[in-house]
Amino acid sequence: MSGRISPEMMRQHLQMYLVVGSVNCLAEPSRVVQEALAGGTTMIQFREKGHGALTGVPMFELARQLQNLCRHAGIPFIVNDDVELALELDADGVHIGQDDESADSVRARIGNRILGVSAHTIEEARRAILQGADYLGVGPIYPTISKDDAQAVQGPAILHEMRKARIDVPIVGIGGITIERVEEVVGAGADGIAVISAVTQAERIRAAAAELKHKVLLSIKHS
Ligand code: 3NM
Repeated sequence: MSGRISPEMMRQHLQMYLVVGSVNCLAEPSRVVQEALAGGTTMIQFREKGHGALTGVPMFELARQLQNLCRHAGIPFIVNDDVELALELDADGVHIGQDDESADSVRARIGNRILGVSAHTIEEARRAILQGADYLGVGPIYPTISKDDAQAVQGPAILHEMRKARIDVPIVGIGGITIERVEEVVGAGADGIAVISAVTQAERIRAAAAELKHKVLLSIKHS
């Protein structure tokens, strides 16, 4: 990639963003990701965390497998937290939280790759932008069962507040987002949704991803 990703492209990739690791999957993770991609998932984050998470070679191999699926689908593959892994894989980007290495230090290491930063307040959002974030992950918007150390639930109001404060970078809402909540999240100012369980725990993964994406696109049109 020559230069940083444009905000327009970034917004498109954030529409239906699947965050996934082996711990989240009821079926084979590569199968889950294949189905999610067939449903029109626009970006994938590899987040191998939680009880029973893979480490070492099996973790690396799974990451490589999911990255290849993303390559074939032509969508970005983002690695959660682990800059070393992202560089080793030549991933398309990295997503970091507030407790990880600082955004400017990660930016210096990853060059023009995509950098996503979790932000919970306007101050954190502003700092992340100054330090080189391409997009912000804002949450948890609703209660989530997928992250043990999630912060307090923010509600869609935080998205409104950030937009009112003229934070106009690409933003994805995360945390407890279901099909019924998409309109509210996008209406409050998000460019898209990041989900774990709404896709990975669905009976029909392809259909779930497709329906979520469709709802995002409809909601963007109306907001
Ligand atoms: N980050 P689900 S909430 C990975 O608030 C993650 O930053 C969050 O999973 C944050 O869609 C979350 O199943 C879990 O609620 C999202």
